Amino acid sequence: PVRRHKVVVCRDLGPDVMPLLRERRELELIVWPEDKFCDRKWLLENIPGCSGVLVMLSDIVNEEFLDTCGPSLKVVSTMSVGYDHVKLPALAQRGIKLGYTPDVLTDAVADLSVMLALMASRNAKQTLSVVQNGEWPSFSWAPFAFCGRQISSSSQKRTITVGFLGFGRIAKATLARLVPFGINHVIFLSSPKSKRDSPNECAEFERQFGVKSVRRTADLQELARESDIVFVLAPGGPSTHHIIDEYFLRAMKPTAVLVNPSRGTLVDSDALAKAVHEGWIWGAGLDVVEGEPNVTADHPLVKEPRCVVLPHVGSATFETRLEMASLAARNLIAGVLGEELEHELGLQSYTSP
Ligand code: 8YV
Repeated sequence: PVRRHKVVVCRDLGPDVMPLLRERRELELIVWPEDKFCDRKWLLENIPGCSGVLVMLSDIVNEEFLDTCGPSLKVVSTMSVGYDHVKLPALAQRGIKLGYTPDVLTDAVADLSVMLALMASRNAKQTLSVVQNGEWPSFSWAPFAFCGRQISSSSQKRTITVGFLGFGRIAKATLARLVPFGINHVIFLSSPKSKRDSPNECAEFERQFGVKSVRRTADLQELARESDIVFVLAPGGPSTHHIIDEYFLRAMKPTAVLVNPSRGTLVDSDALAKAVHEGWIWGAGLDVVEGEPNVTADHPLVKEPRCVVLPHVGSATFETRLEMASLAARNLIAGVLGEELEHELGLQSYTSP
């Protein structure tokens, strides 16, 4: 008889992906049966003795979770590129693998990043509401009505600097999409340079993207001061908590926009609402907000006409979610069977005290 491994899947992954799991006779599958957040109580009741678990970013994987699973647990597979919901040192100490889903969502999130930059700079929220509220008929062609800020310059007469907080896969894909807009300067702040980084990395980026200058800075204030758009594309977690604070926002240009498609925790929401309200910056495009999904119409950022707030839909295309779900399922199966994961997050640096 085939040895069966218990696996818990915290969401139904749909008719195209569930068969990948169901057809594996080695797996004893337990699936959260509802189409909403996986209930913690249900989860803790079902994970004891499991070999693998597939989670979403709303399922917190901490010591309690891991201890409840017990020593049989070999792999946690998250259907996300982010892993701030997973306590990495706790996994590393127990020798548990973490599978995640990078690359497959890069295009979708980069598309949405550009969309947010355009929506925020071109007053999409206000102008949509003009039509929605039936106010268009009274429009008088006042020359500067509805005007926003332009983020393109094909004439090259204007200098446009795009800033990136974090310069990984999604940031680079976003930059590639913006180059045809006539962006000529790039400034980025990224985690400290490692030995693997090329000493000529900036010159290489200039060639790769065809822009006049690319500069790395370690100074948040400089990033804030120089950028016409700041894209926040860095991981969440304690090390980046409120990295965009009042001090940063006060240093930005009054014509600049802030775009955050990564994690809400990086931005101090109160400071941002004040910054937009008082005109320290032009506007903001947010796909994530601290405390989500408990963000409602009375939230200061949602109330702000120049803040576009979307409900964390960066990777939400059928094409991308399908790839994420099937990669997460494949990572789960590989981990349970003791095979190499397609995408495993290296946890070596978390094993030392
Ligand atoms: C969501 C994301 O996780 O991958 C991430 O880290 O934030 C998003 O892609 C995803 O949509 C939920 O599965």
